[in-house]
Amino acid sequence: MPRPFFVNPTLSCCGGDTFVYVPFVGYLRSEPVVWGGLAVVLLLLPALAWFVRAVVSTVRAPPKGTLARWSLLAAPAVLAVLLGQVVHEDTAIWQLSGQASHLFGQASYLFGQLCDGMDPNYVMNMAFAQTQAFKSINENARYIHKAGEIRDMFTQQEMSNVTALVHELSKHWQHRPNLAGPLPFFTLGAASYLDHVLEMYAPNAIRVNTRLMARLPWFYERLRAALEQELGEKAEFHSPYPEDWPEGRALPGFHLFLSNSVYEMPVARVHYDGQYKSLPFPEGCEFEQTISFTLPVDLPRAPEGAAQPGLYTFHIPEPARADLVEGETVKRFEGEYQDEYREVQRGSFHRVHHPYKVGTMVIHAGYMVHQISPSRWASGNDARITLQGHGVYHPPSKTWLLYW
Ligand SMILES: O=C(O)CCC(=O)C(=O)O
Ligand SMILES: [Fe+2]
Repeated sequence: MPRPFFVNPTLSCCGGDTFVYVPFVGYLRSEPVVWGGLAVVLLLLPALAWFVRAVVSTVRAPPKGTLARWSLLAAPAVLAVLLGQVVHEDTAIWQLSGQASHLFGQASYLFGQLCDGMDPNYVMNMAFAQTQAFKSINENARYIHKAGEIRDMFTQQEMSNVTALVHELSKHWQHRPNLAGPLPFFTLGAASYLDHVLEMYAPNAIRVNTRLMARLPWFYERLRAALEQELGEKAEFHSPYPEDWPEGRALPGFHLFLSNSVYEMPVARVHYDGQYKSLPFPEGCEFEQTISFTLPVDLPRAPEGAAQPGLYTFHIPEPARADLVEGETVKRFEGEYQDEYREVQRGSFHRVHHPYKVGTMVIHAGYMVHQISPSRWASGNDARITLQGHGVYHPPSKTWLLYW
């Protein structure tokens, strides 16, 4: 739970949004429907307590008289009809306002993510489908079986400088309500998986990526050079629209999560990376050779003894001890899955927790099923800021094209 001390009570960002810190919950986007929802919850709790007390006292001392008895018998039916009106999709109270209905949609999306993230059968199915669909890729791709690290690429001081710049550019953060509802999840820089058409990607890149490159040239150059060295071949920032926008470059950008109790649960999407489908790439690219990389820039300080923020990766065969890097832990789960003949089978998968370290980059093939692991917040001011990028191999030029 994010502790409330020393916290900025409000935060302005994203060219006009305000986020307010709610003690023990964390930051929430300030809008009437969010506060209305919170007020309803706060009012409903005493009403529910009153109702439970009334039921208990009625059961203990049933009322006398015919009318009172009939009323008691009718009460559950009346209550059921009222509740039905509240939740039924045609008459639901959240439909009273388009905004409330939109918020409800976002909340139910998040709840769906949480259910998937905690459901071993869902993860088992994903892991099985991954091993089937990407059989040939699994054989060819680098980093497929594990997440590798490029250690201590940046010092703590360098990462603090980048963190300060990310905060300085807060008016260019983009809140992503489609994924997060009113929760404090943002991006800084154009992201192909969210801005996947030229009309959205290019303006965002022109406005933000150019600023990032102008302010952090040393950072992007170190990143590019380190990837080049790690991959053993040339690496450059991809030019996705060479005709319409010749000077434009796709840069890795930032994911930002501010403190919120919801992020202490596995609400992030269980997925593998297919972002290359969202941007144009030159003829001859080999989409079986992809990489994904994440550089933790600022991390919440998890309380002593609690799991550190990081990444879960899911594997059907138990990962070989020799493939695990320092700090990784493995947990085995059982679940049901549909095999290639659509028969339901039982099987097991392994979840590796890879704790992140500020300044140490994690790199994997992207085709491995993975999920952002929960973050614990020792202070409401903590943030999880990571640089996120991907790469596709282009054999004709023997070059890795880097993008986000
Ligand atoms: O932020 C992270 O730890 C990983 C994010 C991720 O998996 C992605 O952006 O595809
Ligand atoms: Fe991913």
